[in-house]
Amino acid sequence: MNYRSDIRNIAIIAHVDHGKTTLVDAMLKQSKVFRNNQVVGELIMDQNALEREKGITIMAKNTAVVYQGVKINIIDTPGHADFSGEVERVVSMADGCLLLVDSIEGPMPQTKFVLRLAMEMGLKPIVVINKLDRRNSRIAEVLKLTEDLFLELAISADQLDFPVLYASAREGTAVTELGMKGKDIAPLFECILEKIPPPKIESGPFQMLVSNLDYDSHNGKIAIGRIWRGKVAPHDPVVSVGVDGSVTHYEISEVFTYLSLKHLKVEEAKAGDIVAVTGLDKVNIGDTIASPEQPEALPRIEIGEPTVEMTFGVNISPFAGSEGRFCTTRQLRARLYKELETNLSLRVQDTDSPDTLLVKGRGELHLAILIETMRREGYEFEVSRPEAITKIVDGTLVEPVEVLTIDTKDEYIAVLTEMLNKRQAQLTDMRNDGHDNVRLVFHVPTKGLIGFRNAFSTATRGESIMNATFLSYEPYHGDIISTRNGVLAASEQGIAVTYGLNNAQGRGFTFIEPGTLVYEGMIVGLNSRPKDIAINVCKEKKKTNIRASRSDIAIKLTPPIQLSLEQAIDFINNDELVEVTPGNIRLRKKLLTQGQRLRNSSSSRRSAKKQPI
Ligand SMILES: Nc1nc2c(ncn2[C@@H]2O[C@H](COP(=O)(O)OP(=O)(O)OP(=O)(O)O)[C@@H](O)[C@H]2O)c(=O)[nH]1
Ligand SMILES: [Mg+2]
Repeated sequence: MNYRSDIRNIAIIAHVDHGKTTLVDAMLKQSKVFRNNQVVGELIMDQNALEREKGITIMAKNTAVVYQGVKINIIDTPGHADFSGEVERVVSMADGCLLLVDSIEGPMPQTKFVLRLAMEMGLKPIVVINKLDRRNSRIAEVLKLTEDLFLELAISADQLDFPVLYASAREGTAVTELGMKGKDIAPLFECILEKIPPPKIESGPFQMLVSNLDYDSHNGKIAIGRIWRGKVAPHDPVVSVGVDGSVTHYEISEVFTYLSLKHLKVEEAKAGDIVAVTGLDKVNIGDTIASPEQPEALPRIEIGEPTVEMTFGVNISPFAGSEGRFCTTRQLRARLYKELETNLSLRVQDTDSPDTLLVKGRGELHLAILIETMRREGYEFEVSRPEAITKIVDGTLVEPVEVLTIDTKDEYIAVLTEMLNKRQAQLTDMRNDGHDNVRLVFHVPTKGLIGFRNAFSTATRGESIMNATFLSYEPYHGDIISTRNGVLAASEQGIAVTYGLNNAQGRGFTFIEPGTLVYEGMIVGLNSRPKDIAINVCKEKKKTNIRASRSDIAIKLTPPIQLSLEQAIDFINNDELVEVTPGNIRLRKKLLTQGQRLRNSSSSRRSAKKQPI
């Protein structure tokens, strides 16, 4: 067996926000890929607009730096549990991983998830305790907890023999011993060169596994992956082996490798490297590209199952078609099926209704990001409340259960525990740091978390953080009855005015400003009682000859609560929808008129069925 001593392939893995992308910044900056006076900013790899806005990584991406003549291919991965599919998609390209752990938060559920994956793939780990610069860091304890995690997850004894570095990704420093003064990130590069095995080269003709796809207008489809065997050059004849074993013949157009943020066109690339090739217009992620001499398929990438589903339907609200560029079922359908090419943990299914598709994902955020992306592309559609995906295993109905970690203050324990009890959560751990900060860990069915985020941030006044990661499927725990109050639904179409909204504010909270166009059945606020009510927010004050009293001249409205897309999805009940257009996010009742809703509720009372939330 040969090795490529001039290359290392590493994946950076961690829980959300533990500093992966910032560490990549530090590696890129140190390797002098930028001109001295070039302003490069932060989170350089988070180039996608939504990534920048939300400050999180959504897609795994490749880059590379050269240190002492060795090319280090770096794969930055997302840490949010909803994008776990991205980690699963790319880890097979690496031989080693940097497991980052925040020096205060310590290992979190997603740290465990990604480490388990890395251990199963046989990656050689380096532990990086990050954010050393933060006050209150508790490094010894965090290291101990990380070691415990390795003891639990390591598959072979040599995986327990991992080096530990201490870093401040933000300051661009890493050290091998605590107490040393950090100067730069070189100790991390040294450690990678020394501890991460160089890629093994199998002998034989060209073979690569496609781990990602990209597109550009000049090159068309770009297939990205690691070469396991042989070499590849422009104009080489190759075949791709599809999921069903079918073989398609192609000619490679161009071959690129990575260097910093660029694709570098090369005359040849060899086994061990991560490359991008063009010319294969029908290739899919998971396919093998190989020499026609020996077209053997590599094992396909395994991706975890989705846990939540919601419907995407063509917009049928009274305002349908007025804002979007793509509004038809055909366009919606084509866009969703296209998404499947790169969004591997997504599933799309046709339903009995031709205008509606069922879309399944790894969590509410996974689906919300897709919705937001499509809305920005000009799509207009309506989505339903997300539901946890249940299934039958060996004759038993099972449902997804998650580990929920909450970092909060002592004062909120009682209220959170009560809220979560109603959602079938079980407290499994509670740790207090002696300074009023507490970490609560619950096991909770996914269905209990839907609609929880808004209630959580209100109850803790935005002062707490929650994280949920899939744990396992468990026998169905029974239905949960919705505890959300009713809504204020507009009773007429028109323009909302201050007077009408002021009346609505007498009943609860409102979601819209005066001047907003509304239609009958559109949700304009939250009632302070359990029942829905219809209310005319377009109603003007009657003009009379008598001078209005002073209070009528200047009604001061409480500012509306403006729900973000994620909050809107989290808010709605089963008989409601979120209408998404490039310009607006509106909430609506499925049945728009009060008459329809009354008829429906009396017929459903007759069938006397409990409504799950
Ligand atoms: N104080 C301090 N903050 C850091 C350090 N490294 C990262 N951060 C901050 O932590 C936050 C998250 O950093 P990211 O690099 O986006 O974290 P990430 O792991 O890539 O997050 P995801 O990709 O969304 O999982 C940012 O506000 C960073 O500035 C560090 O060493 N010290
Ligand atoms: Mg990141």
